[in-house]
Amino acid sequence: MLTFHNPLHAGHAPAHEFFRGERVPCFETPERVFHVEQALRERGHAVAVPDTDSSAVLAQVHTPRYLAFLQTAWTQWLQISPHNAQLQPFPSVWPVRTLRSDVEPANFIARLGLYSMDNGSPLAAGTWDAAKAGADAAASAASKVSRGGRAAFCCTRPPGHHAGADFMGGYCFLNNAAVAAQTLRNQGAHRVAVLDVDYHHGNGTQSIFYDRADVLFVSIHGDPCTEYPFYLGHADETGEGDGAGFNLNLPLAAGSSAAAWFSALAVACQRIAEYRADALVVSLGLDAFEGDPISRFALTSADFSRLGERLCTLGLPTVFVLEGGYAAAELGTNAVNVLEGFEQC
Ligand code: OKP
Ligand code: ZN
Repeated sequence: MLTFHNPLHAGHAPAHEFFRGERVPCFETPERVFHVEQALRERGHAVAVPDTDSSAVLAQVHTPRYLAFLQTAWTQWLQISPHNAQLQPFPSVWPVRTLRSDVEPANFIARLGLYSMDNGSPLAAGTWDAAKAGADAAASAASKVSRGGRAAFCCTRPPGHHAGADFMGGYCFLNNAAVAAQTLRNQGAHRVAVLDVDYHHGNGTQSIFYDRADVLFVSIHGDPCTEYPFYLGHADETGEGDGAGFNLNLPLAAGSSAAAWFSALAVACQRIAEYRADALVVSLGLDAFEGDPISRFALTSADFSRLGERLCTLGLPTVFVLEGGYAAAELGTNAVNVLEGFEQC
């Protein structure tokens, strides 16, 4: 399958994240994408460099002040002290209920909290360049499919589906799936379905399209009662305003079997078929894998081939966007199994 890769992803390589009160090595590493690129090469798939600038579509998906902050965040961090080059900034204060988010504080860490949903999105020197090149790869894959390609894969990191219009979260900075969906809309698709199969609910993508009928969001994920991102992803979130009825969450209990997962996939595919979408974006997280270190579903590598086959039967021009998946050594096999399953039906 034609793949657009992110030539700058390795510049986003923060050292630490927080886990149970401790600083631990990041789970979301450059190694993840090295494994996917290696599997693509070994199995004969063409890998291309992004050829589309996502700047205009990013301005449709994110707010101007968030984009301005993110683009200069590392420079702002260094302006506090040159010694900060060796350190990572983390937010420690957030404008939750009753606090104001309309006024940008002058304090950098306070601004970082304003534009974050958690302390789980570590920044590094190359974060903006990596995230922007990933959005370019997503726009490139969507443009290719708009011009008549059956399918394309955006092989990128950091992931995007937790990033909302004006915030980062859960390792995500720019919402690549939203960029792909909006690109398809801009280039003529009337209705776009986004199917998010990452273990974690794609709260950012849901929120970006929640009041819109032109983009249907469907997600299969660990029940937010126990799983990240905790504060969104319940079954009663069905859309609002023009978007009422165009959001479908299919939460499954942590520990659910592959059979339960494929039953949910059947419901998801049924809804997408009813919607009569012109194109499909798949937020392809691979952390539903049985070996994932931070997730609790039970898909096998063979199940990912089956997922690809099932998605192909929808018969839609399809853009795959890499999201999570933290069993790095198996990530290439699992990702390419989906893509080849899709090509086989
Ligand atoms: C991103 B994606 C807190 C650790 C919580 C959140 C998991 C993010 C998953 N520091 N990590 O959906 O795979
Ligand atoms: Zn995930």
